Amino acid sequence: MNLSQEHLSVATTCPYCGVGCGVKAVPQGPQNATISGDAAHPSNFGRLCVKGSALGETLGLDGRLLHPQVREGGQLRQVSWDDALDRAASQWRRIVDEHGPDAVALYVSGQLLTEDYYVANKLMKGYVGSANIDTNSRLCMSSAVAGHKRAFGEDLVPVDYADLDIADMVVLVGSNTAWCHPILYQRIVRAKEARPDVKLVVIDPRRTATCELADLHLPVKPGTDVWLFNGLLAYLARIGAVDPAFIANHTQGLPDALEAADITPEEVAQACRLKLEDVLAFYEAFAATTKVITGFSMGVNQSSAGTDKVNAIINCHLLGGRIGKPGMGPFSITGQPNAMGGREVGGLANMLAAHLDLDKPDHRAAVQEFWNSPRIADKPGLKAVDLFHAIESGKVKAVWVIATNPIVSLPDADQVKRALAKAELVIASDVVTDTDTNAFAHVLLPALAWAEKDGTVTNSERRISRQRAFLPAPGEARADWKILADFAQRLGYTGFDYAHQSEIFAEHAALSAWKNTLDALPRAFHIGALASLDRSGYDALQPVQWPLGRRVFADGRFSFPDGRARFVPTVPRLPVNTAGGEYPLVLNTGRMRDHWHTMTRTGRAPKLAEHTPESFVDLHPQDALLCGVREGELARVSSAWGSMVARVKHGGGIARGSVFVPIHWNGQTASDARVGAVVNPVVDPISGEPEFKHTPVIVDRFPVQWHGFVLSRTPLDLDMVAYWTRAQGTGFQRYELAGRNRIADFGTWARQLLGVDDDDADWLEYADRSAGVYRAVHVVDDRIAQCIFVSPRPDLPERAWLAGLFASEALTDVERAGVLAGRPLKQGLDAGPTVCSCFGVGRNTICNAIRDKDLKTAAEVTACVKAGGNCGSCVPEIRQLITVVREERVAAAG
Ligand SMILES: Nc1nc2c(c(=O)[nH]1)N[C@H]1C(S)=C(S)[C@@H](COP(=O)(O)OP(=O)(O)OC[C@H]3O[C@@H](n4cnc5c(=O)[nH]c(N)nc54)[C@H](O)[C@@H]3O)O[C@H]1N2
Ligand SMILES: Nc1nc2c(c(=O)[nH]1)N[C@H]1C(S)=C(S)[C@@H](COP(=O)(O)OP(=O)(O)OC[C@H]3O[C@@H](n4cnc5c(=O)[nH]c(N)nc54)[C@H](O)[C@@H]3O)O[C@H]1N2
Ligand code: SF4
Ligand SMILES: [Mo]
Repeated sequence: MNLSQEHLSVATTCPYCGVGCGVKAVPQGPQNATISGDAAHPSNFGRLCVKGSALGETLGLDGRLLHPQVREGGQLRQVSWDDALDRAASQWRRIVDEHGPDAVALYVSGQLLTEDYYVANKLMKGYVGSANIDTNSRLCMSSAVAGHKRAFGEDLVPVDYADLDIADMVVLVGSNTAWCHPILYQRIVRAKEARPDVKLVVIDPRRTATCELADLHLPVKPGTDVWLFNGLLAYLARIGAVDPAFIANHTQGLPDALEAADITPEEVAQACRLKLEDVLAFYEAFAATTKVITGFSMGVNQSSAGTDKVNAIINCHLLGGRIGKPGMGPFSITGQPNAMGGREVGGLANMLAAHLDLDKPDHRAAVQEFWNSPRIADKPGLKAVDLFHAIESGKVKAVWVIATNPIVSLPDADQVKRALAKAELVIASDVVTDTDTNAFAHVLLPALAWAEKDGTVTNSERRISRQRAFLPAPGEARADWKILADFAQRLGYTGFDYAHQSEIFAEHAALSAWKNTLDALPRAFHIGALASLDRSGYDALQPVQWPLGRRVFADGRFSFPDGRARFVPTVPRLPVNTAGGEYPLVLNTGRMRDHWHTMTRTGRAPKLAEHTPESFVDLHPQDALLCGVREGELARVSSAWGSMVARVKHGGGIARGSVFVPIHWNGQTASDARVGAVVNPVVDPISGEPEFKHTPVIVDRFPVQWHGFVLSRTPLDLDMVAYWTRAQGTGFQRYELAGRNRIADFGTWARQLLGVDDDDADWLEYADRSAGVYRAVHVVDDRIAQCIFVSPRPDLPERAWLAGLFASEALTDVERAGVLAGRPLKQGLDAGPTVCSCFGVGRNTICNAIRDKDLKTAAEVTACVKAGGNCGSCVPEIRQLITVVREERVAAAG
């Protein structure tokens, strides 16, 4: 950003992961802005990962939901806000009157701002009088929440990011930090660069990009983390690596925990399918290091033993007093930008606001008194998976889905479809029109998106930051809190007449201080000092961490009445559904570097589409052989619940017996790649968090007659093809296709698919009928409009150089000939698939530079071709390419 723009720039926060990076946005017209990292923000000091850097590409209004709509006779019709809200509120009220408050529900999201979340929770628990409000954080953080409450008496994360700078050992459990929390990972990388003795241990069944820098990777058998950490607890106790004073003064329950953890390293190695020497190396390093941080995320939480996994980890930290002090502690890394804020307002069905408990009468009375509300929910509401079952069975008749896409993201996702099809009233608030979930909405409400909304979020280190609007509200979109408050007023509830979000924040802050004294209802979550912020103070609010001015647990006092932390006995158990028989493989699901969840936002950014343009099923080559599937071809993944189709890949990081499928693709981006349909709906018995990482499946061939792809400026008629997937390019859509039909006449078929009915169109084609190969290019006004490639095998030309042709104003004769030949006729034009999304550097460019200039380190590659020089997320891949080129050389020489 240059100096002249500085005064126009707005300081806000990235809307993606829980790192919560500060962003500076400089508006460039109504739908555009320049995005950069905020150097003054203490969570990222100016750095952004590739998703954050590409935020500017997601701001356009294409596909945005801009007006309220209601469904009539199956069709959506635009209506006024009054009509939409009147209709929603009158049906809601009728259902509550006829069937009681538990017949309605809200299903919300960790992507709401704290103010939105606060209002939603207040509405349901204090006014409707039901705790039937759950959130997608149930799918994400609920095991960590439950584990914290069991161990600490309150949901508290006792680590700050700065602790990563001084820790001597970082253990990452079930966390692909390099891809999912890139700026935190870079912080670990820098600590390790500065102090090479810092140890990094990664515990993950897959060898992920996060393992690249690890001193030790423990590829645990899926689902066995409790054995591993129980073994660590037993080992530490056996060798006396304990802090007796801390245990005596600040904890209780150690004997029972030790009894449950009675296991030797040899037994651990066997149960976790690890090498004994690796298990011992981990245990010895942990015992020898005081400043240890154990970071964990979905490989821990999303398990039928998720809460026990969390407590097994915390037990090990309590044993040596490795908590509450600089550079150490168990560190739940939150997923969504406001996962933590949602916990502060008590957005889960079994929580109350401001860290108060739903199951305690004095807590309920306190909240009701503060709200001055007509009622207060007095029993837990339905947790996400149960909620959608209750909708299908007709017990819950109305649901309002806000800022989440459950038909894609819940397990047994076809069940969710059935549930929404059955509901009497489905309201959905979203920022885009076409999502799998919105297709079932009766009332569709347009919300403000990131660039337009204004409020606060709390990140993984409990830091509250302002999100500030920097673009005008488009169409009739409104803030989520405002929509909820207007709805509440239509139901006749007072207590929702907020004029501005700052008033909601002040109320939330005041509630955190309400009765928050040692002799009443003490909680560490206390931001009472912010309750006096007026609007201008709120607008100027700088990032602030709670507890204000002190470290969590620094005094060794935990939130139970006796001040002691609890060791929790964790008896190891296998996942509820284990592989075998009809379903011999275990399905693991997770994230890709450049996509966010169901892609409603990252899917618009060409910069982000290139790294992984298509879904895949990654498995071990020997398992592929047994399943009869081949790399590059298509496979169906099926479970007892459902199935999906994706391309077979051997990424090299998957052990035998497992398959990995990314979570992002859905009904809008692929014909049949919604992995949620396959995932089993088993949940952790305590937290209710689904077992997303462990579903028994079978993989088999998805036979097709032909493979192909199309790059097109205009959308295709996809009903004609059995398999399709779509990705956004710069100025075009990229479609990967495959079909079961035998194509008799390629030309006619291709023109129909591409919607070219003009006989005089500038259409060039090449067909080799006997080989089943076909290529065509459609030129309009000298520019490439579309191109199509078909072959019986998936060995099609590289897409990257073809994509480049869409930028050119006039296609040259050489380029036309190149398209038909299926390769660039000029040397050196094919950059290959993108590796570095920030600078758009392709694989071939990087490999050529490594070869030609004999580059040996990622830093040399960066110096030469820029790749890796911005966010650094592709550095692991660059290192791999260096190895690949070296191996090529060795092979060529030998
Ligand atoms: N690029 C990107 N970043 C994101 C997101 C995104 O969509 N895209 N989403 C955000 C959100 S909401 C979240 S919750 C976080 C999630 O962040 P992560 O938890 O890091 O991401 P995942 O890929 O879901 O899963 C992490 C790892 O758990 C491993 N795992 C599976 N089973 C086991 C097991 O039994 N034991 C252990 N130890 N590991 C296991 C998987 O192999 C996987 O590598 O990411 C956040 N950041
Ligand atoms: N198989 C499998 N499934 C998983 C997981 C897994 O690891 N494996 N992980 C789970 C986890 S951890 C998570 S967090 C979930 C995430 O899953 P979802 O929450 O379903 O995913 P998103 O795509 O983030 O959905 C957000 C929706 O809200 C809309 N939106 C964005 N901003 C706003 C806003 O300000 N207001 C409103 N009203 N709408 C907005 C978006 O357009 C989008 O439709 O997925 C879960 N599902
Ligand atoms: S790490 Fe990336 S996605 Fe996460 S908050 Fe920072 S810039 Fe956004
Ligand atoms: Mo998440």
